[in-house]
Amino acid sequence: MTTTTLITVAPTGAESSKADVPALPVTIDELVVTAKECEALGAAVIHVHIRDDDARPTLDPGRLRATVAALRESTDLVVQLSSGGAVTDPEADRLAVLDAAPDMASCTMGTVNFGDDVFLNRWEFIVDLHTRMQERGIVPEYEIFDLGHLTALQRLLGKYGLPAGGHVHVDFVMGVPGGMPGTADALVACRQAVRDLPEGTTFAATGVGRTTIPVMLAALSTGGHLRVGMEDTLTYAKGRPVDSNMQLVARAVGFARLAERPPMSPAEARELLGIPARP
Ligand code: KMH
Ligand code: ZN
Repeated sequence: MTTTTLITVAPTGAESSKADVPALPVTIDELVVTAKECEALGAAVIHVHIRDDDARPTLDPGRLRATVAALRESTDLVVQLSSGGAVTDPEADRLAVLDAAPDMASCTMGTVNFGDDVFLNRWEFIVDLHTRMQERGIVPEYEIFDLGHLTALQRLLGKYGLPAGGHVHVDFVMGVPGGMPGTADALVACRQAVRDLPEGTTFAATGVGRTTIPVMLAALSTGGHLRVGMEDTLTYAKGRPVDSNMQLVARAVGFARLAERPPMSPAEARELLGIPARP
């Protein structure tokens, strides 16, 4: 049984507007402050979406590079860029995210309805992302929005081989309207399917919206890791908006400690995920 917990913070996302959610970190400075505070609390990985000068989602290459550099300068966190972007981002821009040379990037394993939108992830696009990450030594986090995405991952690894670093890590993103529900039953079904993936595959889970707590508890009790943050959750409790990403990380750390699986450090996360140690 896993004895520690990998905690990822996803502080921004691409779906909420700064006007609606003033506490959302959208500038590089805001992102760095959030990253430092979340690291101090126990986060080891940061899943990053960036915004432009008007706080709108962007995949601007220069800003992505500057963000990676700023996070590396101020923290030891594993820097994971989103290759998912916003549902409107073209595939070419999503592939170009890798040019910013992050430690990790997300790689979503299939198309999913996403509220009123569609989050499109064609097979050929997934293969491109996976193989380019292999070539560049960028470690993927495979994002799983539905049970069938795990079967797609099995096929991907069977045809194209293991990711950079040789370790497979997946994140179940649960409770998206259009994807799998954020329930313990759905998490257990995914966990069972992980057994068909290479030995040693690890999983984290993310419960969107009000599914955050049931998913967190189910993940901890089945050996999974956690992703929390304002990308996924804007309400802390009924009628109580989230104050900050730190509040969500602190709650996840508290649950992990209660489960006697305290947070792992960024250095331990690198070892687990097959990412070279920082010089
Ligand atoms: N914003 C969603 C459309 C990822 O970061 O890779 C996609 C997403 C997944 O957030
Ligand atoms: Zn994301």
